[in-house]
Amino acid sequence: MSTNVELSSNERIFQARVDAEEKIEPKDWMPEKYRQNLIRQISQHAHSEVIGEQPEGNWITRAPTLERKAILMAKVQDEAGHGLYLYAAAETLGTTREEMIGRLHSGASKYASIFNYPSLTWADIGAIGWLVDSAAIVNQVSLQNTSYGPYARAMVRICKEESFHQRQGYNIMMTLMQGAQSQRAMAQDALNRWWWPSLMMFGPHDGESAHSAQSMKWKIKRRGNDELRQQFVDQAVQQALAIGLEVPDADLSWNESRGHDDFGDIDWQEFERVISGNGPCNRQRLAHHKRAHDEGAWVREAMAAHEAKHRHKTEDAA
Ligand code: FAQ
Repeated sequence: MSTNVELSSNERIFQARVDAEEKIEPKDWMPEKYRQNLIRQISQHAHSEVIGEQPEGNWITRAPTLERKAILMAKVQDEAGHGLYLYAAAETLGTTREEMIGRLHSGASKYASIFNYPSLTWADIGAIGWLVDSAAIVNQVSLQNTSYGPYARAMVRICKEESFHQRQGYNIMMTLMQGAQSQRAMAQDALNRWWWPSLMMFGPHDGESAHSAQSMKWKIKRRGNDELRQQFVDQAVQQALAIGLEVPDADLSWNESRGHDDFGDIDWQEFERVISGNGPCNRQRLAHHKRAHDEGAWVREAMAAHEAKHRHKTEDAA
């Protein structure tokens, strides 16, 4: 029997399992491209969670009250935890943390474009929690049903925590909108700056998306970029209205026949600029990550030495 025949029969069995909504687990046979595509998506997702700590961490020391500070610290810690679950899920596919971080630092691996924008005022912390976490939830709820078991299970836990994050962001915006004129203006300004980058989080239109067709077939992705973006717009527009904010899009209007909001065109040139490394904060974000990584080298070395010592002890006792 030729290897080709064997491979295609493996592939057929694999696709049948995916079609039947069975979870694929780390030791199961999987097409090499499925494995590579998952490593790409999960590691980029992990990098996004970790780099996403930077714009929010920027405001921990300047949060307006002790309570807000404690909440923000807890949220930022959660994002680090999400990175950890996701790196661990990617490691089950045979890559290592070092390889993933290496690809982030070399620019070979992307992270969400949104985190390359600066957090200029306290209202930006509200906008990030409200809009960025909302967008993340809309996307990640669908990923709870992704075909790869470790990724799907990580998503369940992450989604629970993101719901709290979204609430804290919206609560900041709501509080500002009940405040003085200058506070309302600050909230509106934050929405103006974060709205369009939030829509870009869902990626290119389905027709332009390099990975969507295959990822949908393998159920790595469960819903298209445009469908998720539309769901986000529909819900965020109502939330903005409820607290007196104006969405910065002259083309926004309710479309009765579609049952959805119509909205304007995304600036795809800006999107391309940001994902190719030339957004407002790309260099700053990567430089900060590299510095923190270098400064943490001694911790990794100490952990590795401790583990090696423990392994020798266990082997000696056996
Ligand atoms: N930014 O063919 P597609 C969060 C790239 S978590 C940068 O459509 P795909 C939590 C894409 O990688 C936010 N790059 O790609 C938090 C590909 O390039 P490649 C992260 C983007 O994978 C909140 C190329 O464009 N969430 O926010 C972006 O099928 C607050 C072609 O695109 C996830 O990662 C973008 N926006 O669909 C943390 C969710 N869009 O890899 C802190 C999981 C596209 O070939 C504070 N990921 N690209 O070099 C996904 O669902 C998918 O990967 C998409 C993109 C939907 C992001």
